[in-house]
Amino acid sequence: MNESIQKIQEGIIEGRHREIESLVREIQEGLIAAMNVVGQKFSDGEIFVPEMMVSAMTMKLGLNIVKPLLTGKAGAPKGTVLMGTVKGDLHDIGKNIVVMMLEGAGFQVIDLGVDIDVEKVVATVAEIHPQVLGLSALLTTTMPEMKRVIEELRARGLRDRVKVMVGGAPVDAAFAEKIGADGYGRDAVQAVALARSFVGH
Ligand code: B12
Repeated sequence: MNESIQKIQEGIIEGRHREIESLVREIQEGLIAAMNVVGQKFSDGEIFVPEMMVSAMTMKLGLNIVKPLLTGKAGAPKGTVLMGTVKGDLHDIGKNIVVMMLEGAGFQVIDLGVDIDVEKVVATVAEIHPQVLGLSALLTTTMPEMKRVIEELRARGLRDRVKVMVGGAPVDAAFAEKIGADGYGRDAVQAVALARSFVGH
């Protein structure tokens, strides 16, 4: 077996949570680096959407293989996180990694998928009362949807009931602050740390 996979398995079995995070981060960084190469090739006009799709599908297959390793911990759920990629945006690889890592950290995750409109997000918050709402956007054109969600939560008197975290390649901490989110996570490890801080574990 590959040495790093074996280390990850041992880490999970023995519950060495600090170590596991850095090991999984390494794998993640490897996957993200590969997708960055794909993104660069796309930007340079060397490949087109179909090729990008094939790479994305390949990455998903890879993620499905590591998923059992990432979600190996048991125990009572730490809290509920509602996740989704905003309206107009179909990118879900990063969101799916965040979902897996949150599940692995013991959260119950309700994943609304991609291209989720504001109404759906807000109605689901009202219905299931998650402690945390995680929104993902990969396009600069869809980032404003995050602001719309927060505004609508406020309008319906739900804003104080849920912590909102945002992420995705074009999003940063300054944007998160500007739109009134409670936090920004650069990667899935930070997403887990944020969710933990929100629920007090
Ligand atoms: C794969 C990909 C696709 C795939 C998506 C498949 C899928 N199922 O996701 C396909 C081919 C469908 C696609 C389509 C398009 N894409 Co595209 N795509 C990419 C690519 C190459 C990789 C994205 C990715 O998966 N990264 C890897 C993951 C792991 O990283 P991540 O998403 O950032 O997630 C991490 C963090 O951001 C964070 N995170 C993510 N979400 C959240 C949420 C929370 C709450 C938190 C805390 C953290 C967090 O944690 C994750 C794990 O570490 C990027 C280039 C790039 N390098 O980013 C372009 C890119 C995002 N796409 C781009 C474009 C333009 C498009 C299209 C418009 C192309 C077209 N002309 O049709 C369409 C739009 C479709 C749509 N409506 O969404 C541009 C966006 C430019 C911009 N400024 O907005 C990029 C940057 C490419 C480029 N260089 O031009 N794309």
